[in-house]
Amino acid sequence: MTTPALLPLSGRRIPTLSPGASSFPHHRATLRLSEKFILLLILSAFITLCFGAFFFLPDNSKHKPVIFLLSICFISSSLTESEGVSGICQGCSTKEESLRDKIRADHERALQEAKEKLRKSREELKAEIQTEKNKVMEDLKKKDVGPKPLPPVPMPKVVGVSDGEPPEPDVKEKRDKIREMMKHAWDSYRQYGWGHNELKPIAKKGHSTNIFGSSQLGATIVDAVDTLYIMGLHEEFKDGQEWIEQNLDFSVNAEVSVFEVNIRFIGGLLAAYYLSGQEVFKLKAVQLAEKLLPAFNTPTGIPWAMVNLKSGVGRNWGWASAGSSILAEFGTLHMEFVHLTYLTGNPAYYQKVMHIRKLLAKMDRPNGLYPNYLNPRTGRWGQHHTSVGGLGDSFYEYLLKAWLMSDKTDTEARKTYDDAIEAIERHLVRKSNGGLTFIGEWKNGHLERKMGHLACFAGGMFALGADGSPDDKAGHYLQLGAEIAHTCHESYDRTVLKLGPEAFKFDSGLEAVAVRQNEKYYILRPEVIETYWYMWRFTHDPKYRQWGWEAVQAIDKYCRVSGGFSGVKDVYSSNPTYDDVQQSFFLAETLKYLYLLFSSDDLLPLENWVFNTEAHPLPVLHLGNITLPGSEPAQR
Ligand code: DMJ
Repeated sequence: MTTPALLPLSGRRIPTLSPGASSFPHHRATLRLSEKFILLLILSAFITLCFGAFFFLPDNSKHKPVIFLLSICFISSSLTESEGVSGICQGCSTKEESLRDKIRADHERALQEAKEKLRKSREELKAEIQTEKNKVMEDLKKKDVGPKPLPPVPMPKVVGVSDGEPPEPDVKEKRDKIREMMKHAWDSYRQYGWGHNELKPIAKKGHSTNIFGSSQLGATIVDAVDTLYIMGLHEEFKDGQEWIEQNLDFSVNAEVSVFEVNIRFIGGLLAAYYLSGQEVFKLKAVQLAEKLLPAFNTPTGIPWAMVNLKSGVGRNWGWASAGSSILAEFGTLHMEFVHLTYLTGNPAYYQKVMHIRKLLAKMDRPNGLYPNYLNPRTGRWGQHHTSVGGLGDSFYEYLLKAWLMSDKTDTEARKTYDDAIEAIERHLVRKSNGGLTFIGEWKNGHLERKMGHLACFAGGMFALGADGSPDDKAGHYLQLGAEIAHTCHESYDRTVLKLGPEAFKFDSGLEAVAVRQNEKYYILRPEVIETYWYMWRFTHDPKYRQWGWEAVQAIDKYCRVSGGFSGVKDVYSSNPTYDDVQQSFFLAETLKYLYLLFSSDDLLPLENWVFNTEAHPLPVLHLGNITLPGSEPAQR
């Protein structure tokens, strides 16, 4: 800003002292050479002072006085020119007059505008200010998040985006019911929570949690659009797309969870792009991904759990062991990041996730297990807790899915998955006295005989990984998947509401039931239904559809309210209270998996699609002889 402010001053011509043009008519003719000289001297001193002020006064916050001083200089100088010294020049009277007229006119216009403003009501003024603000915001948006051209890359083979209508009328009827539930969840959010992250279906207003920061990022819209597309809810999909186009803005001062934003937003946007082919989803995914990259600026390259989208400052959750990052969070980026490199040609995404993989490969693992906590400053493990439920779950899932998504060429990922699962089976998987197979939690060398709802997804994962498992153990893993599905179904069946608790025990004569009050809730989670769906796809055993239908009925009976769907606080109570939250994953995952369970297999076949951990389908990358930027041939 210094240069432009300076130019009018430095560029100002030092007026020639000459009689006959001054605004001081009495003295004009009588100015002697010495007086002219003194006047010139004073003027030069004044200009020098202005320069001095500009160059030598300190910067930034102290700019105001400088600008003030400069303005005085500028105004005085103009005045001097218009009313005084310049007037001394010969033949300048017309110019002087027109300048004076201009100043007067400007003055009057400003006065007039001020008067008009004063006549306006408070509301009118507010509205005007708002319009101005909106205009500025729009301009900023255009500058900041305007579509950047991306390199043209071949669209991966997108197959099976068909209707998937089942041939059996009774199955079709069930699928229609699930579609209707999706419509109720969406319409309610549309009516009461539009633009907010989630919905409070009882209070009938918007809801958010700290994972999305303080901003309204429309998490439900982004998480749900691909489900709308798959279900053929075209109007609703268009509505969601329009909101994303016009309102989804990541230049906000919000501290968000890198993991949650990746799986729900980037995953959701990429899936919507691949399914619909609409460029806007790809552009938004890339814009957001750029905002997540500063989270990787740690001494080890293991990302922070949270990042501020505006400042790029990252940090970890206060509750995590010794300032650690969480395995399931930094280990659940691979699928989306590989797609980002594929779509943008920017190697950074691929390199970041491969760096994490390499770092983990070098580390010692207690009992061959991956602890849930890793300190991003020191590169050391935190507490030696291992879980296939919360804090660990999707790390294992993404190892398997990295292999599947690479068209089974990423054998390093497959090997890492196989080794991890082998250790988990050895230390964490047990059979209860009643014959139920469960996955416990490993805590410092001790197995806690408790399984979380979140861990129920592993049934589907074991089945998905069966084909390609070492030593031809496909049958074993399919069986393990079936056993986990059975146990998790029992956890639902042993409640009053026929909905599963958050965690259940296999201890002191208890089997698949929650003990503590704060583990009896059901928050519309998908994991059990997800496992039913995978098991259905691999076995076509009708019991999985039957179990899925039980869940549909229970959700519709106990979680449906006039303003959407709500979680319940106690699945063992016949009169449960609501938690008043419609989670975005209910639309992204729970209803999508249910819909797929009652569709034919040609809708999103598993040979061509890999679902991210939030149920967003991403196509298998049949790269052939294309090399991902940043990848070395040896790694593929
Ligand atoms: C989802 O956001 C994802 O599935 C995640 O991996 C863990 N679980 C929640 C829903 O329960």
